[in-house]
Amino acid sequence: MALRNKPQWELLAEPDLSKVPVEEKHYDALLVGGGMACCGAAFEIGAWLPDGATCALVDKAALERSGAVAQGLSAINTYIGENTPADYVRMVRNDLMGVVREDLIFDLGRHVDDSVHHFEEWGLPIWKKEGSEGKKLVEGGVPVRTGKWQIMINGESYKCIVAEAAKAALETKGYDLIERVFIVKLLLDANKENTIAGAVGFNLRENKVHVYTCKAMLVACGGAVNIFRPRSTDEGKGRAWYPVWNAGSTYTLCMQVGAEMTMMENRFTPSRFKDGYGPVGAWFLLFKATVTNGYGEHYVKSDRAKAELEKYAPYGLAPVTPTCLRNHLMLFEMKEGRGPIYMDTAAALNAFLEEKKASGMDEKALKKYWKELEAEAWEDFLDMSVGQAGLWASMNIEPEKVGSEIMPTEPYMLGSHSGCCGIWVSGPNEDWVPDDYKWGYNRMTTVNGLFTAGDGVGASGHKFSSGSHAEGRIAAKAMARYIRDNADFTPTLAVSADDLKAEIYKPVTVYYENYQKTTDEMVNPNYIKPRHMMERLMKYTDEYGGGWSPYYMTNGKLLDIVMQHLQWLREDSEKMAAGGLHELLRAWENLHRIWTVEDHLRHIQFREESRYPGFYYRGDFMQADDKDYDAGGWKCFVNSKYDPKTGEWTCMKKKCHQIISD
Ligand code: SFD
Ligand code: AMP
Repeated sequence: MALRNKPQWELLAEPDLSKVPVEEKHYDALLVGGGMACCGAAFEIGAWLPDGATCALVDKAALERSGAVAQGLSAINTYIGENTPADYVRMVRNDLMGVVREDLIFDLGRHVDDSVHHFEEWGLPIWKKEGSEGKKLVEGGVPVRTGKWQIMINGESYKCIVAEAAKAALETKGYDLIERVFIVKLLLDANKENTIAGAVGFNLRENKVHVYTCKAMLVACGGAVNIFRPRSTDEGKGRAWYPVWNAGSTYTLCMQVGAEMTMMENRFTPSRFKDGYGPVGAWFLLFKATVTNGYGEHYVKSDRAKAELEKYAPYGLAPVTPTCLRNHLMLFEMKEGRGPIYMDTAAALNAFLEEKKASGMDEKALKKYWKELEAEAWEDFLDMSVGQAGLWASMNIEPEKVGSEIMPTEPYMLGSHSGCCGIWVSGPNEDWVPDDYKWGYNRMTTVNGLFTAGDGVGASGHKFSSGSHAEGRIAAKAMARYIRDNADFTPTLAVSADDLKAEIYKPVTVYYENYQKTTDEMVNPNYIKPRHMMERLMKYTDEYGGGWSPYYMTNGKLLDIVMQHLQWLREDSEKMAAGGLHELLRAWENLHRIWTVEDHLRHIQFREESRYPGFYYRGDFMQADDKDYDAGGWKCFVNSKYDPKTGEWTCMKKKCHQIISD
């Protein structure tokens, strides 16, 4: 039997699972994922593992272009430089409306720049200010800052550069790089309570199942995309802002073995250039552009905007308005009928020209300057969001003449960008860290031996690409110590390899048992195709869970309905059918999405307030209740835990400590 990778129309022989080999391997350290965090871990871990230890990195795609940075980036959004880690904590705390893990953020802030210095060493071009061109950051080169924390790069090949260093580090130590294997589930140890023992996945290029055992594991498979209905329709659905291939695996894999989750109610609903999802940061910060409503009014400065922000004090009144509240103001204008919202690119670019003219620049120099400015504007898209550049070109957009619409997108779940959902992990084992924030190994989840980083770590957003890499390194170091401390642990699986194979290939079996029963293989009373399953999921989450179509609004009643639908979806997912390896991947991605979004909505249901207006609203609790945990308020974490033994989910409040002064 050879499962095809493409959709099929010719009749096929019955598949024979006995012909699907199972490869079993043991590693001391297993890195699941190949994005910024796992590349950081791969780079770091060899320095700390004992000699002779074994390690492998498993990525569902090819390391060189996998994950969120696949298309490249035009900025590194976390570089501390002349700022302090304490100030970084203050910025993140305010942007995420007060509820964050300050130990994790501070810890990241003191390490992140080292990763950026390595990127530059490996060949990533970082823009420098006039007068310090040619000097590296470590030699005193002054970066072009977009905002206080961000620096500009020529980053189309960012991921290739970072992956090359990770590959070289793995190779030097004789560790394995395994590409195009999708990890489906994690496995707990048969003998040792609450301890990770391995993972199982399947090969995306040949019929093969892979079972790995390990002493410790880092899971960093990015965030979750395509869990809510995208604004694009049909063929455009393949386009999203965050990477379409990150399907919530990080959260689902860890949640299913009992890892405690935190702040899963938080989502990121980015405002982006409409339809192309182009980034806005460089326009706001580097080009100093402003937004207007449909009538050309700078609504952000209006009295009504001020009144809205006052409702969400103290965060709303901070010098930099939090990301969710910037969305809130935009939605407010749109709902009151003053849309669309425009990025005033024309005013921004022309203001630069006027400034140069006023400084006495001659005509020739002005022309040259203009060309450079125009190139920078296009490059911002070309480096990280090529589709937006294509859209501008196809719509004859000349940014110096007309503004472009921006729009809040569909919600995404992630823990490294301007969102903070994720897994509850131990902080550094240091005396300034509160006791309830640490349990021995930095970035270890509540499951022994299971670590996470990047989008996986909850309550600590604004790490971005550089911070995710640095956090992967932090986790790898702690993981190596765990492996040394548990040298005599031999992982034992409770399930047989053949049972795991049958479980993973079940959608294939369902397909081949039924596909000849209808004339069109897409429609069959005995199964559902992954594509249809995803569309059902998106309809429910969008309409009831606060997607874009009801302006991100939900409430307790709507959540009850979506919860019921999700239970049915999980039941029906037993009947997902995959006619090829690609569809098998889609089937399992769907499962990961369903679990992730269910936990998300459970958290929203539990938190009876609207902490992130502009990302989502609870219509029945429109205010943020900023009273502390001890006073019965919601200025606290919401954590959840799925019990793998009983199948029960619980949600709980957890105290949020302020460590850094205001
Ligand atoms: O403009 C499995 N990000 C930005 N960061 C910046 O520093 N500057 C920017 O300019 C940024 N912007 C931005 C960003 C991302 C995207 C998509 C856009 C724009 C359009 C954020 C960073 O990219 C992000 O913070 C990090 O990449 C997060 O790192 P990490 O390691 O947590 O996730 P990943 O890199 O996406 O990697 C995930 C990996 O997991 C693999 N994988 N492997 C095996 N089995 C499974 N089941 C798996 N599921 C997933 C993936 O293949 C991948 O290797 S801007 O908006 O601000
Ligand atoms: P974005 O392109 O929206 O992902 O933003 C890139 C970076 O710029 C992130 O660090 C954002 O927090 C920051 N940013 C974007 N827009 C603004 C804004 N209007 N004010 C302050 N920071 C912003």
